[in-house]
Amino acid sequence: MSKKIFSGVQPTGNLHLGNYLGAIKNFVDLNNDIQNECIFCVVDLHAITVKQDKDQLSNNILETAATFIASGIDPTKSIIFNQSKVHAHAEGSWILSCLAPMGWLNRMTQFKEKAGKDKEKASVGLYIYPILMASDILLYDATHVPVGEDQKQHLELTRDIAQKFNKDFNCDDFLKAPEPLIKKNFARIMSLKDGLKKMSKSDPSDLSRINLTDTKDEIINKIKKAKTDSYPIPDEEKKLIDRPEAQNLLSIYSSISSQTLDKTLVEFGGKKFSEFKNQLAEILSSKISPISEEIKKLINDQEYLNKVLAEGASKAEDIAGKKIKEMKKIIGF
Ligand code: AQP
Repeated sequence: MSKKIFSGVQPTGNLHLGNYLGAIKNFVDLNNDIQNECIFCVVDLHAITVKQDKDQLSNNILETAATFIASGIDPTKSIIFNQSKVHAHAEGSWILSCLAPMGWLNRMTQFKEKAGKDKEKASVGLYIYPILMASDILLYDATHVPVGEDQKQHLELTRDIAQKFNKDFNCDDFLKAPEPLIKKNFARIMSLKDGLKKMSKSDPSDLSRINLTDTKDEIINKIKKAKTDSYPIPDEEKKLIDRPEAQNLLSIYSSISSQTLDKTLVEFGGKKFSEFKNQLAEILSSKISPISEEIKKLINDQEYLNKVLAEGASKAEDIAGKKIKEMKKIIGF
């Protein structure tokens, strides 16, 4: 069955293995299925929900587009663009924010995690981030949204908002409730330093993540220093309970080698972490280094990247522009 795919990544620098295994690797598989129509967005409007440096932001937009292409997304098949170039995203977000109840947003755990104790100082944009995300997805009638598990709650909110719009304006099925596409088991890659914390771009420790621009030596060094425990590797998944760092490294190995965790446990059960880490570093650098080299090459060809983004924005504008026009008509503008 053909799918309409929409997903986005924030251009906030330090794209990492979690972004790759949780999201971008799926984007590539979906792009490779000729039946799918895919739209991959560099969500720069989302990025400014926290303060960004002007020059870094524009570099990060190009680097995120370069990462999509270097990972295997073909810009002649899929639409790649940056969100701020298509007005409908912000306009749709305003319309939807006028119908989404505060109570729904108050339940969003990502805001609580990101705003932390300083909730009063967090931007209003960070609070209504999930509504902009709903606008992004609903403007393209996306049927499926590939995301990491951390975005599941926002996807559920998107579905609720779509249904409320259709009900409030009596326009059955005008906004399509999308399905999340989340890879079971490998949907949340954790920090290399703390197996209970998500691998994240904003973690102050660079050793906590594998960046998609890391060199082979950096990858080897980071895996060597990754936190583990003093027990050998178990041969069954249930024995990984209360061993978050072991679970994380074994999940990373499974995901990057596209095999089940069970198979990885059969392969390494009873062995020492030192032996496992050598193989993990080996496979990671064999998969990530070519992407890293390609990103570095593409980033030097800004003319090409700008052309890809401009062509993508023009195609996205055609789709989203029509939808927002219909949306405005429905609400009486
Ligand atoms: N650790 C992760 N494991 C699996 N998937 C992840 N994603 C992010 N971190 C992990 C998925 O990557 C996609 C793009 O994420 P994003 O850049 O738009 O936003 P984010 O989730 O806020 O990323 P970070 O790294 O956590 O950034 P900071 O540190 O700035 O908050 C999404 O599909 C996400 O699920």
